[in-house]
Amino acid sequence: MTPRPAPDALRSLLLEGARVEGFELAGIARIDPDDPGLTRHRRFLGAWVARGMHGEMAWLARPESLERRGDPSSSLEGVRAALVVGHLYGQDDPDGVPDDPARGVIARYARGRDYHRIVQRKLEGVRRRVVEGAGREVPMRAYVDTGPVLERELARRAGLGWFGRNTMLIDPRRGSWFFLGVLLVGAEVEADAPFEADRCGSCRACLDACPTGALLGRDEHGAPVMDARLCISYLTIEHRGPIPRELRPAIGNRIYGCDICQEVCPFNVGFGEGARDPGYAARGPGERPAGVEALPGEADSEATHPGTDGPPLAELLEMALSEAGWEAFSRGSAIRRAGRGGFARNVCVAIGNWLATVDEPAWGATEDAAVALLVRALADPEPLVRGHAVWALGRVGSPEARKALVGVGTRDDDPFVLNELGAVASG
Ligand code: B12
Ligand code: SF4
Ligand code: SF4
Repeated sequence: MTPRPAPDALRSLLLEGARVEGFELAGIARIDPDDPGLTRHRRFLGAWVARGMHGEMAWLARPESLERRGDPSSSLEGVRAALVVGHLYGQDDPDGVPDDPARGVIARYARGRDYHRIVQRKLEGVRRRVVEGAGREVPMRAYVDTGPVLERELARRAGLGWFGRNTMLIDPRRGSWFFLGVLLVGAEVEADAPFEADRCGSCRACLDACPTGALLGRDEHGAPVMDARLCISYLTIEHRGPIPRELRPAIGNRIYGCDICQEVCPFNVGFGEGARDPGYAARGPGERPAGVEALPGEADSEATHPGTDGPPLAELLEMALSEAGWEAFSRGSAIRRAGRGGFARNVCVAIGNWLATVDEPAWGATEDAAVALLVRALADPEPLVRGHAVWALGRVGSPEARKALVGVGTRDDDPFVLNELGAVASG
């Protein structure tokens, strides 16, 4: 029988595997099946869900999912440790972004290739290397984001960083522009010391900067609390229905995700541009994410898109009003999660916010083109898109925009669209 690798030998194999696969951060958390710490976090999550702060993220709120998050052994029997890795994705905004309201801001994490694929593959690479090095099977299971795992708490236990007031896990030297990945290990592994300090000190820059008031500060146990229903990231990615009317103006030109509470964090200063996987880089017009192969016949397709590096909102809406455009834009990208209708909804809101800021003398052909696209959006097959186009045209308020809304009430019988129309009419 092959002897079990010693805990410190497994530790070296795991950390070396993480380094070779290109993870910039790595640490090992001990998992004790009777650990009250994880149970406390599970309870926190349960109470958070009970207050409705998860919004419509039902996948997070299912009793089975809540239980599994507090008990990693339900994901891997006999689990004793977790390798937790961080993969940097930080990058600067292009010139003029986010200040130019005519251009859309896509959160940094979603500008390149879908990170789930990249991190998951690398974790599989670590697993292979460990098995080769150990000369025997070691039970392991990889998770990136979508598994029932409290990734940030495991990362804290692996010594990677602390929970900032913005709820992000922050590394004191690297900031928070990194993804997390977890490899559960069904064997004893020498662990790292958990990160116990709270380095936020008296800073509250993220709380002050959040445009929607989603960050509520720390509770009596020191846990940072977010009301996800107010968070732009939730509203533009996870939320499927209409964006609450009162929150639309605060979304500005953030059309997919939001980075504001990280942008203002002093620990991220100087870490915008760094060595990172080329797959995460923003894409130019028409480009696929790095590493995503062309489909047969794709080269002949006329569908195009304006890319993810601060693209003009009007071009984004034009793309999102066509299935072929959306397919070309979203393939291989995390952006696909919003769906075409959800993404077009977000862009309509951002166009409404932009055009509401343009005064008569500055109005030109670009603004006319954006209004024309909103008018086209009134015929979109999804009521979600039509209703947000009505709202955006209402914000513009120009004679053309008002004219376009005349007749919508007789052509469209969807209750949401009619409700939006009523709201515009009542001013
Ligand atoms: C649901 C989810 C969201 C939701 C809710 C976010 C939130 N803050 O809870 C929404 C859609 C809003 C979201 C947004 C984003 N997300 Co997200 N998200 C997740 C997901 C899938 C689950 C997180 C979760 O369970 N949240 C519920 C809260 C209650 O749990 P928690 O955050 O894990 O931890 C809480 C407790 O443990 C507690 N706590 C802390 N200390 C203490 C101490 C004690 C004593 C107790 C009792 C409790 C306690 O406070 C924490 C925060 O409330 C994770 C992946 C995963 N499987 O974990 C990614 C994840 C957290 N997201 C990630 C990212 C990148 C983002 C965005 C930056 C994307 C973007 N640019 O738009 C934003 C950031 C917004 C923000 N400020 O958090 C990364 C974060 C990496 C990092 N460095 O922290 C993760 C880890 C995904 C990944 N694999 O990389 N996300
Ligand atoms: S991601 Fe944006 S909206 Fe969400 S908490 Fe941070 S600043 Fe607020
Ligand atoms: S901005 Fe300040 S309070 Fe917020 S997470 Fe960063 S250091 Fe902490």
